[in-house]
Amino acid sequence: MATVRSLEVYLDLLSQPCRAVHILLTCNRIPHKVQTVALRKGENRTAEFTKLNPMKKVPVMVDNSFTLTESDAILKYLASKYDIPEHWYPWQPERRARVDEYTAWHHTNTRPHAAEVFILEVVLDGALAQLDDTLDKLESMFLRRQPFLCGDDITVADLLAVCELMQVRGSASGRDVLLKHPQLQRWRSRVQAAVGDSFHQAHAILFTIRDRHRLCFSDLKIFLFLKEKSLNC
Ligand SMILES: N[C@@H](CCC(=O)N[C@@H](CS)C(=O)NCC(=O)O)C(=O)O
Repeated sequence: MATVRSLEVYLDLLSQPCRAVHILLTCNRIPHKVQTVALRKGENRTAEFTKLNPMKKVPVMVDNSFTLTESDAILKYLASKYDIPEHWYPWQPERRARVDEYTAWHHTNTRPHAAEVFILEVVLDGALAQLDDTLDKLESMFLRRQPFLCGDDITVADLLAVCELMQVRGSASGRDVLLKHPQLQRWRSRVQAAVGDSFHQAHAILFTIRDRHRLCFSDLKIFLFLKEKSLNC
């Protein structure tokens, strides 16, 4: 009598390595059961899951009684164990070595660097939303019926606020956080007019450093482009 295999995978499809495992399983129609582990709900930190993977990470695979963690190991195990086209993880040593070469490199390059950008973008989105909320309050509370933050005349409060809101323009993006806030833009112009050239004197160094970095970056891109061209010749 043939033995019935039971293959279970513990996944959260918001996770990149989990999606890779899921795709391999589904596109090769390997019979399996998905146990969802919602990372955002902390389901990877329960005692039950920790028993399965003391590292508290997904993906995890349980094939009969064989438990395996690490997407790389899981993908290669599935490709070797199950009857799927050989191209997924070739048997021929040189072709297999090419796959191993990439996957070894992947975990210290593509993965951390792409994931970092994702995390920073999420953090940045959150920070921008919070700042927008603060800018709304500056407009609706402090500038509601007056030209400056604390009345009809400029005060030190305006200096503190304007310098803070100019700071982001000194970043590589040069982002103007007041773009969607015309009331604050008009206030900034009033502050600039009230302090005259001191405004530019104080901010010049911020923009010089920003532009120097931008220049370095574009020089570097040109250099890399030329290098690549000369290598290809
Ligand atoms: N090297 C592991 C990494 C697994 C991993 O980092 N999983 C993340 C989701 S993408 C995780 O479970 N994070 C939960 C945590 O660290 O608390 C693999 O490729 O399987």
